[in-house]
Amino acid sequence: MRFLVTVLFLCIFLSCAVAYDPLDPTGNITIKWDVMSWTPDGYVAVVTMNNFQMYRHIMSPGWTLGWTWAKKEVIWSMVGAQTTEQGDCSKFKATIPHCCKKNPTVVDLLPGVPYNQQFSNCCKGGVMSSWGQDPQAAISAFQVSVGQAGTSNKTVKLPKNFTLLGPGPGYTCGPAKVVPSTNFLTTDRRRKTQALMTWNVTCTFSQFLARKHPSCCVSISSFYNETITSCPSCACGCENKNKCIKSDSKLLNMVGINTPRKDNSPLLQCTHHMCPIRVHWHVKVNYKDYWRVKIAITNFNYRMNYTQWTLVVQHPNLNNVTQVFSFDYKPLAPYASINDTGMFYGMKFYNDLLMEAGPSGNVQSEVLMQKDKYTFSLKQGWAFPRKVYFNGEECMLPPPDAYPSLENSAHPSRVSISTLFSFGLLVFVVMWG
Ligand SMILES: *[C@@H]1O[C@H](CO)[C@@H](O)[C@H](O)[C@H]1NC(C)=O
Ligand SMILES: *[C@@H]1O[C@H](CO)[C@@H](O)[C@H](O)[C@H]1NC(C)=O
Ligand SMILES: *[C@@H]1O[C@H](CO)[C@@H](O)[C@H](O)[C@H]1NC(C)=O
Ligand SMILES: *[C@@H]1O[C@H](CO)[C@@H](O)[C@H](O)[C@H]1NC(C)=O
Ligand SMILES: *[C@@H]1O[C@H](CO)[C@@H](O)[C@H](O)[C@H]1NC(C)=O
Ligand SMILES: *[C@@H]1O[C@H](CO)[C@@H](O)[C@H](O)[C@H]1NC(C)=O
Ligand SMILES: *[C@@H]1O[C@H](CO)[C@@H](O)[C@H](O)[C@H]1NC(C)=O
Ligand SMILES: CC(=O)N[C@H]1CO[C@H](CO)[C@@H](O)[C@@H]1O
Repeated sequence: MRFLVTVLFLCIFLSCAVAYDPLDPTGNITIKWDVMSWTPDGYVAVVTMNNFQMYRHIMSPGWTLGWTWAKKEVIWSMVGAQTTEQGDCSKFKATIPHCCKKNPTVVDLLPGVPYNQQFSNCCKGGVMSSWGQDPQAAISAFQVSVGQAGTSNKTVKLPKNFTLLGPGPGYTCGPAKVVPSTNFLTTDRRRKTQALMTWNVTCTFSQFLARKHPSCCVSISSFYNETITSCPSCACGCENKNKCIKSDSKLLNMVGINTPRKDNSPLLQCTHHMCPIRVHWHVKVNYKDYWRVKIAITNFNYRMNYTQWTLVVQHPNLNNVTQVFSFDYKPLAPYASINDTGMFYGMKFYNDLLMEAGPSGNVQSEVLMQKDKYTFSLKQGWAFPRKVYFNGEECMLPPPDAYPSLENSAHPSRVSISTLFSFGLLVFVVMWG
């Protein structure tokens, strides 16, 4: 028993420390600096951020990037982004730098800025799509002109201590590393040029660092049992229970009640789970060769429209998805041998916007899966998802013993063996991964 507890603790501790997401083991945000030219007192670099996470995007109000200069560098100018503070530039007389802070904080510009302030892939208010949903929009870039810096690849010092908010906490960035220089093709693709020097920084996400509680929960039901297993109580923490709003409250008619806050703080509808998002999984029909599941996502946050939302589900039958109605679907196969995870997201201009809490605050889909006669079962909760993520954050599932059952057959021993096994596997993956 003590061993088990130690293993569990180690596993939680380690998996948090390395920010490891088993459903997206290579997911990260990479920040690349390409030095394009040396200047009399420094260099001009193009900074490109790529979101390589399959299903975790950066939503409004967007990313905030920070670092600490290694020497006394200043930013003469920026195109396609800006620092939030200029800092103390009183030492400068003729030309005043854009930023003199030792640890600049950079944000994207908003859409529609004047043409001369734009840069390719800039000016999206810091919003970045996930790689799985739209790789072309999973990128953000700006140009920075650095002064009082090294002027050759021998003397330049890499910036240190990178930080990334996306938009909240959760990301940890590694050190900048010099990598082979990026190659660029001219637009006619007939000439190749290369950066004078390139360095990369990799940032990874950990839900444990992002927030204390989950931000979504799962409820389940089935056609074969009237029981609706609701989300666990206080799944997302009940500290703010006194600040929630009842769905029939007169306050909801007040002007401005839906206006988002700068820090994205929620205004929740009162529920026993206190989650901004609930995912409902209903086993709807059992045909001879197929079965059908209905998925509904409900928003309980009056102050948030979820744009470009994503839903990730792990279920053993997702290797035989025959049809997904009214959502887009993409299988995710993080490990080539297991094909049990997939990503659902809204169709552009149809339901890629999950509206604020209220009558329109939900999106729904149905999934048709072909049965594998050796594995398909309505028993022991097999038909319910193993893991659910909304916008890249893991949702709390109800405990398996609360699942609607087909008959009164419990097999506790089997459950504990499989639990043991998955712990072992997780520890193995964490230690060796
Ligand atoms: C970052 O993600 C890319 C794409 O998935 C992957 O190739 C790369 O190895 C990752 N980098 C790290 C340091 O994990
Ligand atoms: C550096 O980052 C870019 C993406 O910005 C990526 O394509 C490249 O593979 C990275 N290089 C290394 C060595 O990680
Ligand atoms: C620096 O530039 C020299 C040539 O000017 C090159 O040989 C060397 O590999 C470069 N070093 C780095 C770290 O890019
Ligand atoms: C970077 O962060 C580490 C740990 O947080 C700190 O010890 C170090 O002084 C920082 N470096 C700079 C240059 O700020
Ligand atoms: C959500 O979007 C609708 C329509 O675009 C808009 O009227 C509403 O104000 C938005 N709500 C929030 C919380 O941003
Ligand atoms: C995974 O299953 C989906 C069907 O749900 C299929 O389209 C896809 O090709 C499979 N991928 C692999 C790697 O087997
Ligand atoms: C429905 O599921 C509940 C919870 O597992 C169980 O207690 C009940 O016996 C089931 N009812 C039927 C008719 O199978
Ligand atoms: C019944 C059926 O179509 N089974 C297929 C499910 O998916 C696996 C792997 O993707 C196939 O090998 C099966 O034939």
